[in-house]
Amino acid sequence: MRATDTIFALSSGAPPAAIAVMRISGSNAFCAAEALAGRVPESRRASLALLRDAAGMELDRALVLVFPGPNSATGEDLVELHLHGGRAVVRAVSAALAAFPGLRPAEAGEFTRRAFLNGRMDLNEAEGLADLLSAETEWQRRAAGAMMGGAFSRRIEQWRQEVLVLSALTEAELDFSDEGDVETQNNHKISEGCKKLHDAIRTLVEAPGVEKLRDGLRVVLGGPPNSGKSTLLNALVARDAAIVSDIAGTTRDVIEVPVSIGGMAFLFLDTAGLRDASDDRIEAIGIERTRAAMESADILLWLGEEGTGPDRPHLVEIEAKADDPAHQRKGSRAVKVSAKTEEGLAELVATLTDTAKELLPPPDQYATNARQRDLLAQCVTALAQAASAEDWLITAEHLRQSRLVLDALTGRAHTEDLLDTLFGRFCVGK
Ligand SMILES: Nc1nc2c(ncn2[C@@H]2O[C@H](COP(=O)(O)OP(=O)(O)OP(=O)(O)O)[C@@H](O)[C@H]2O)c(=O)[nH]1
Ligand SMILES: [Mg+2]
Repeated sequence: MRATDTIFALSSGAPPAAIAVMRISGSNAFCAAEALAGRVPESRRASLALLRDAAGMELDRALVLVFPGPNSATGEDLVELHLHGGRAVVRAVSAALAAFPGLRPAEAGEFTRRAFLNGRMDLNEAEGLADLLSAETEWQRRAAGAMMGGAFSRRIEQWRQEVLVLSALTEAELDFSDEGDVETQNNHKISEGCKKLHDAIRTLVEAPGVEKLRDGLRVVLGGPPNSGKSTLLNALVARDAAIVSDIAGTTRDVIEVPVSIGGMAFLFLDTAGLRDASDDRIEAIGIERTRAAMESADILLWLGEEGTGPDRPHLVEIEAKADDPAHQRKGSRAVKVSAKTEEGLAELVATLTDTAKELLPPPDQYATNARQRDLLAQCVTALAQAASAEDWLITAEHLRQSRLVLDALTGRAHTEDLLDTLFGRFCVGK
């Protein structure tokens, strides 16, 4: 793989489709367009052209768009061919391009990698783009859009500038202290500045991450056998995902059902009923899994006797089977539901979405991923050390460290491994 090759790939979805978009990027892109279309059309304007291969055989009548670098998506000369989206058309045009000297099929994420290397986007924006392409819910789309739009990167750049100012002040102190140990007001300015920055970044590190948005909030249904967990799960996800029966111990394994409610992703988990099952090995294993699932829950819907569930936040007491006169009563805090008549179901869903809004990164806040949080946490540590150091030399060094991690965050400082991992997440053509 060479970064100077001209690359091409189908950038639209799998054919057949109405239109297939083939992208070509690199120094030979315009030559390839000229060879296929007979001319290089006017920049940034859609032009209709008859495409032919090297032997003069007609391939397709297509729209051709050319974007001269460096003001293109990849930062290189870029061509888009909007073809008729049939499999044979795409295959024939791909073959004609592959036959062209200096052209080769792109690898996964290679267009975006070039955009990054050419300074068209930074790492956070590239990660936002990857998230946007895989977004399935409204909240995922909004968070990814904010990340891709560069709002987060601008905030990082602002913090980086603040660190630079603090570093400059520290350097001045260093010079000054050579000439005699005179306290200046800079002293206060530096430690206050470090603390302020430290607090701002720590708030972001502690805020909910993007993973919850992506994987869905885990809502676990727990309680004794026959309490109505599986029936309630089926009602919540509006399909018969779990087997229901009046035999206690029907559910033996954890059943996971992903759903989107109110634009947010949830993962519902039905579990084996909790009871003493020492004489049934398989049920005992199921109950172990129930306990693990309950521990991993973001929200626990508790169908057991009131107050007997684990002591944890976001436990919702459920008074199930409300339509059954003989059902187990609970206090006024409980959500009263009947999976049979659907009484109380809307209220339960509202409780879930309200809790989700507390647990998920709000649309107006940055949803950071593990890489970003890890680096931000390192920055927080470095700033705390910078603020508390007794020696200007040490403060200067910790400030330098915090700037380096902010550089790593945007990709100003990056490693090839990191790029391989990130851009490997993309599909071919992106
Ligand atoms: N009347 C009424 N019966 C219900 C309701 N929900 C569940 N049941 C009945 O209660 C019995 C047990 O329901 P399940 O959903 O299988 O209970 P479970 O908690 O999943 O039980 P295990 O899988 O054994 O742990 C079944 O006979 C259901 O038809 C309800 O809302 N109203
Ligand atoms: Mg069940």
